[in-house]
Amino acid sequence: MPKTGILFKYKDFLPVTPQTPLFTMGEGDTPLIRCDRLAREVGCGELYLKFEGCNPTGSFKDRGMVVAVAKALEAGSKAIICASTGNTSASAAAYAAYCGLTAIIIVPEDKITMGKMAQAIIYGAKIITITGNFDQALEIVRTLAEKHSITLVNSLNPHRIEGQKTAAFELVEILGDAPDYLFIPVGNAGNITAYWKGFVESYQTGRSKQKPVIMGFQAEGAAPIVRGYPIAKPETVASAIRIGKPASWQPAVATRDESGGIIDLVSDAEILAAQKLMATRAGVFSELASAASIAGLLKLSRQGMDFSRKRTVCVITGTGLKDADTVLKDALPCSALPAEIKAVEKALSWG
Ligand code: AN7
Repeated sequence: MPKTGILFKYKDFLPVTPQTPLFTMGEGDTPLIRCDRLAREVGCGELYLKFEGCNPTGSFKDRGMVVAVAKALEAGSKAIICASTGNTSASAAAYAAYCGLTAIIIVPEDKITMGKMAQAIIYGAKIITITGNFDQALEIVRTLAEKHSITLVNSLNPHRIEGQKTAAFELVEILGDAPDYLFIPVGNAGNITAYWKGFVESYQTGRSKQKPVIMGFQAEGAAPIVRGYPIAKPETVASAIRIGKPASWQPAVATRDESGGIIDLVSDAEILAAQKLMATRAGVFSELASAASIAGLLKLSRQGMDFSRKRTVCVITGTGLKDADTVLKDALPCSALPAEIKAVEKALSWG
């Protein structure tokens, strides 16, 4: 039996039966990176990044997808379907390919990054793009999954949440307890719900002595939970969390209240700055949506909240490599030099 893979490692805590096929593409067990340089800049005592970009398809979605797909196979399903801002579709397409299922994905036109689209294409998913946004795509797949015999693998599927809660288990194992604070980006609100479930279970089974305060962050133009009403036309550079009507709205609010935390918003400018800060101070290239967690920590720290004696984890939900174009687009144009030592020294101001 492999020791890795969340179906193997955490089967006693997951909806695994003797009939559930157990397999892994290597999801979970992602790096927890202690970042002292970044910690000093954000005024934090002990800061860690949980880098979920190291999952097989580059985001945390794989943790939930492996469970959802295993349960779909157990139920005899031949196809899975999801709406997506890009990462769920990449993950669904990969796990479907691995298991020989058909994946149907419905995505908003022009609003998912090139890397994520390339993944869905190369894994062989059936891709439908709509002129609407994620919320409209989710409405469509909900109806389709009711009308046709196909398994919905958005986080409305409870097996997704079960799989994703294992990230909280890993934090408790590695740190020896839950952290004081957990910062996390919020889109459809499945992940914040899953982490809380994982921390509550860890606490109830005596594996942790405390539960963290959960700090969720939405993007300013897509912050329905913060504002208290759905956003019909959500907008943000962080396309992964461009969501106006989160499916797990209520559980996210319950997480906030039970943990004594907040759900707040950060601007696009703050998200972009946080992505860059994380890259240049911690060597972690996160996608924009993920940088909302660091942006949130910075915002509260600047507002005077004191994290200097606290152990804080920021969840970095996905890799920035799927959206390298955004970085390159703003890079300074650099023209090639002749292949000569002198020219290179001059360019480096050494000559
Ligand atoms: C990198 O792929 O909704 O609050 O369709 O890709 O659990 O939705 C992605 C969401 C954060 C928000 N960070 O998580 C999708 C999708 C990244 C993400 C979120 C997403 P949820």
